[in-house]
Amino acid sequence: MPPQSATPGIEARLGHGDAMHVTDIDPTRPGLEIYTVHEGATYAPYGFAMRDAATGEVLWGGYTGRDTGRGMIGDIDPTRPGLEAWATDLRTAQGTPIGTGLGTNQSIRWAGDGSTQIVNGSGNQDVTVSDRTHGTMLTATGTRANNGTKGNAGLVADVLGDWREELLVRTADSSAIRLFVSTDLSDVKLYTLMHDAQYRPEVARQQTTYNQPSYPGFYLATDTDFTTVPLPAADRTPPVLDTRFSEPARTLTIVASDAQTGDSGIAVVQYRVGSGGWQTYTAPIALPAAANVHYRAVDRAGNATRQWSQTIPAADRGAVDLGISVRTQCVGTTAQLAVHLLNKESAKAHLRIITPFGEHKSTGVAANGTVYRTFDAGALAAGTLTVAGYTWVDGTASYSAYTVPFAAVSCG
Ligand SMILES: [Ca+2]
Ligand SMILES: [Ca+2]
Ligand SMILES: [Ca+2]
Ligand SMILES: [Ca+2]
Repeated sequence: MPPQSATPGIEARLGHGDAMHVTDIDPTRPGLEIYTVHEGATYAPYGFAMRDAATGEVLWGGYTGRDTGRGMIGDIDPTRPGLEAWATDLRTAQGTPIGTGLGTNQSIRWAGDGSTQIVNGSGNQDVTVSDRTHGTMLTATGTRANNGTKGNAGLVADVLGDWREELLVRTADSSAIRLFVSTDLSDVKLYTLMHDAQYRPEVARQQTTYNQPSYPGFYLATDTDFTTVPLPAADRTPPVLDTRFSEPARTLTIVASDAQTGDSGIAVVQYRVGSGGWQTYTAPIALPAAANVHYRAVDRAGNATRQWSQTIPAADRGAVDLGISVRTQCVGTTAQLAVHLLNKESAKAHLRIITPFGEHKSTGVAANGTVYRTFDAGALAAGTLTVAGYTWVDGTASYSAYTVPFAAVSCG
């Protein structure tokens, strides 16, 4: 603690902060920086501090000796690289004092050149948007800010149009919300900020805690080097689907995942039983009788899977009781029949699969043993395959054959 503080020479923590701004404030330093203000007055080592976001190390700061509850950052001086930071005074990103700052209520990206503007207006004033370079860029006549002297807009966020932020404020009589869009022309071509993984949750945060600005995870200012701006990963991969038929419950579970790097997640999984209509899958499907089930999924980027099908056999299994699951699927451009057998007898069984694309024999499959076999086909038209099972128990042979339909699939 400095000599003029309440506890000179004592090591003290930063204490309570009341506003925090996290982004790449200083592009000459690697990584992100944090600018915070602190309320501890004579007990706080810094009234404002710039820190390394990865380590929390204080890069520079200033003792104020008073409750410093508000501070802001933004590119309000395009002649100096980096985002300027201000609380009791205005400083460059590296901490050099350069005069006095602007308002600290709320910032907005309104101008087309990438500079930062300030949202003004508290109490019964109209909300305005202004800065030093452009002057007053918007007077939102008949609107009011919220939160008394704090003068917060309802929301400042890039919710539509280009990368600039929109201003959402209430009308003076609180009967409506007005949304203002910047008409300042811009030659900055950038994806909407909601694509940024930091900015998007920041907008959610802005509406659940103090209304402080939202920042992207990269340096965004008048002098941004756009070759360093990360491009959002595009999701071009459809979801992956798998199924599980459980007996004796006779339920079909559809497992969808969209989990590769850049994937957007599952939007919807759908199925239909027989010729019924498509339904949204939410829970395992009860299938008391034989059925043909089609299913598909779409991710949030709109990538759709092919339509898959699975044949569920009747519950009555005959002399040799087998669990039979038949799927049609695509492996690359190759159509495939996938046959899964379960020996439900208490004795060993010989199992045989006969398809239009080949046969397969498994001898001595143990009780509860399984067989999985795929058969490649060119174009796969709808058809049937046969599954046969043989058992020998105490010198008595049993035999059952099942005819199982499969659906067409095109894998072009
Ligand atoms: Ca940096
Ligand atoms: Ca600057
Ligand atoms: Ca916008
Ligand atoms: Ca995907």
